Amino acid sequence: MSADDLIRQVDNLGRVFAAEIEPLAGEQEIRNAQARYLGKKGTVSQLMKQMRHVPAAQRKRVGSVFNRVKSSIADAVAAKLRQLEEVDKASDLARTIDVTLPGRQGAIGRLHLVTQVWNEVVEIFSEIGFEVAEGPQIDTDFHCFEALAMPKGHPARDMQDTFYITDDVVLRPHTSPVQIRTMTSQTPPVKIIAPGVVYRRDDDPTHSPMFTQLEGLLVDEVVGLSDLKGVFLHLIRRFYGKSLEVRFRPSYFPFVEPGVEVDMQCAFCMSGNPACRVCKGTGWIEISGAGMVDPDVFAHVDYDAEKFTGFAWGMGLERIAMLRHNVNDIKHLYEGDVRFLRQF
Ligand code: 2NM
Repeated sequence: MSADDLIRQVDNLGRVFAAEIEPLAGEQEIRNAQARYLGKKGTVSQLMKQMRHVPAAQRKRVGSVFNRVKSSIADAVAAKLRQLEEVDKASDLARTIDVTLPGRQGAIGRLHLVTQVWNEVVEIFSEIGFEVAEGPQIDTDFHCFEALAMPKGHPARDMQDTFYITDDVVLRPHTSPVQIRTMTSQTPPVKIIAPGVVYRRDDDPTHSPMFTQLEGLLVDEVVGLSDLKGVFLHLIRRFYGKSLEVRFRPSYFPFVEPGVEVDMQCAFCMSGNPACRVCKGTGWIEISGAGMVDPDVFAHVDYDAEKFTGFAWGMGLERIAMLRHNVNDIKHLYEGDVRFLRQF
């Protein structure tokens, strides 16, 4: 075959290709057509084999025609694909955007149940003059135990099942170190609440290894348990919106003397109904531990125990939230299941 014959044939292939893809409307069809011409066994490649019959002096001229035709085929494919994409885009737009439709409301999240209770309880205490104090979640043995009248080896340390990081650094098992830090840095009167996350090696339907406490402390010149009772009456009456009673039962916490357990009247049956699942027929629900701050604690923060007295308490916010909404497993609060969360 002569050089000119070959050139004519290649040029012709180029024109035939252009005509062939013109009506195609699918990406795969276009790519298939490209493969039929430019692929290893494609018509252009087959024709290229004829190059060996072309006299050496003519090969450059013929080769450049091959190159031109190959790139014109590649360009035609690219242009065709671009054109397809434009058409798709335009029809997508025409199909999906109706600017006359009203907007769709996005899903709005909300505060977690424990956060809601946290905010509400903080608000209720602030009404009677308590200020929020905060401190680190990782704290020293001194702030978490030593200053709370629990020296190393004290049996009451086991009550908290603490996570130790080193011998002297722990994940705080209560927020009491916040009270210690506050008393170390300011003189009485002190009137604070310390809401915060705490950690204990505890895990069952009513305990989680990470939970939320709200502790409180009031120190002044003439402070007694009757004042503590007034504080709790305010809390539960505001929290439940009705007149509920409070009672103290003697109990033990190493950093207070005396120590009490605080019960509130059952807000569900109000009366100790034997069938009440919340108070188990007793009429009372335990909501907090509390007591008068032990003079030993005051000694650690350089407060004059002859001049000042104070009460402190600690309550679990998950427990308060669970009681209010009749949740029977603390894990529901942390699983993040929207079917649960949406209810609050
Ligand atoms: C409780 C129960 C009783 C308490 C005591 C103190 C401090 F630091 F002032 F001594 N803070 N919190 C306390 C007392 C906490 O939780 C059940």
